[in-house]
Amino acid sequence: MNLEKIMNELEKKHPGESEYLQAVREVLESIEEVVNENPHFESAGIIDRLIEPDRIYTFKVPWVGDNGNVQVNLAYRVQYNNAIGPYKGGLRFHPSVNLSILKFLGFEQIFKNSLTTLPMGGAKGGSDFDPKGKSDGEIMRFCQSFMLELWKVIGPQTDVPAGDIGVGGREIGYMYGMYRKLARENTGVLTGKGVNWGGSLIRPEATGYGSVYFAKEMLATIGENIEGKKFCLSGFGNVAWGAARKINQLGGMVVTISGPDGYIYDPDGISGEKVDYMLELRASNQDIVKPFSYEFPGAQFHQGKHPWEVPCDVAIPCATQNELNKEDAENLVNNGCKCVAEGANMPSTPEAVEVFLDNKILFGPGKAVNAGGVATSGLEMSQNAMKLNWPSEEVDDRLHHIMQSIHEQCVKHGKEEDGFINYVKGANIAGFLKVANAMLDQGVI
Ligand code: NDP
Ligand code: 2IT
Repeated sequence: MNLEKIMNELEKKHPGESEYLQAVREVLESIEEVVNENPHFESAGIIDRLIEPDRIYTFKVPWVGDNGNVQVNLAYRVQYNNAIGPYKGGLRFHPSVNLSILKFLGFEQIFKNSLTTLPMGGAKGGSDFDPKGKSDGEIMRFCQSFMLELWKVIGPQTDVPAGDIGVGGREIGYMYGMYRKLARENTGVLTGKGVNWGGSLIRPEATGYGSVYFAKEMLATIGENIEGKKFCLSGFGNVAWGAARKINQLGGMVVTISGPDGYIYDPDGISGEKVDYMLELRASNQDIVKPFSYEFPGAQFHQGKHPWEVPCDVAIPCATQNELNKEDAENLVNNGCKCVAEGANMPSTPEAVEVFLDNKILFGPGKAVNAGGVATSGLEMSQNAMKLNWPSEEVDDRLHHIMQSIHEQCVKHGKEEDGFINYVKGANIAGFLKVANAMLDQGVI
């Protein structure tokens, strides 16, 4: 496999799609050796077929604001690969959404979903709609108009979307309502549904819980555990909330959360009602974390800064892509951080990942660490198919086992001669092999 040639051609075909090119390069670097050892992958064109999505739907979403003005947003669904199961992946509503970001997320989703042990292919979608400052009515009208187009290309056996940044239980509800009306059926076509209408218990918590279960497994490889450890988190959304809950349950202490405006440092720890308040803050659609420091005066707000300058044992970035740079990584390492587990998708820049790997600290990439979210979406699909609900203990138990299994796969494929576990390599190789072999089995289609 000639990596540079593949990347040069891809750059020419998709100029400026930096996040997409970044994600493809990272995976190809990890799997290069395995591909070279297995010439049948190359002769079957597996890499060329894997790096381009199967198809991309683009559509406009017109909707009417509270002031009567007509607004138009752009929306997409990227169906990437369905060799091992129906397309599956979240929907993101954020003004930064473009094809590069959705293609990177869809590409990552292929390997993440493969790692979960469940039969799910990779996809991603969303819109440049900005939920900030929108009323409930505006969110509803946007979601309904979005689904008027999207419903034509999704289905419980075809493509099953879920939430991501800017899409939580409320948005899934409005979209599901419209789908149900159009399709005239109550099927599990979206995951992350409310528990009274087909949703799975633990799905809201699953990404954060799973990230902490994964960090627990990572720490165990160096004889450590969660109890008594200091955690720096970024973000204050769904993933950060779930992670904060589980860290507190397991006896750790969360000292930071963050927003686009800066970070909160709370030396007393973010637990109890402070974790509940994160939900309120997120639902307020304000886009800022500063109000946390008015509500809890012990908490300090640091404007325009990243939380990674605060000393901690474990860092879990839970906000967005490329939010942790080289300088942040150096700060973490110099302050004694032992473990970085990516709750978000690709939050560390390639230079930051290099710092972690060069210093041989535990570093878990998003596609392994945050796979508990989509895994529990898979469990929601199973429950919908069986038309029953599992109790929360059962879902949590299955989630815990899945995260342990993902960790085992990373160790199997990522353990180096000196015993260091390269989780980036491990996750990429394990995720890739399952999909590549499925594609080989099924011929060139
Ligand atoms: P939420 O919308 O609930 O929260 C996102 C958080 O990230 C908010 O605090 C948000 O602040 C912040 N954020 C978003 N964009 C930016 C930006 N450009 N700069 C700084 N901060 C930003 O989303 P989730 O918690 O669901 O998602 C967080 C991350 O986890 C994403 O990378 C997502 O892809 C990933 N993920 C989510 C899963 C899920 O099941 N929800 C599953 C696996 C991964 P604000 O909105 O105020 O900008
Ligand atoms: O990035 C992700 O894995 C998600 N946003 C969750 C996807 C899903 O289908 O549950």
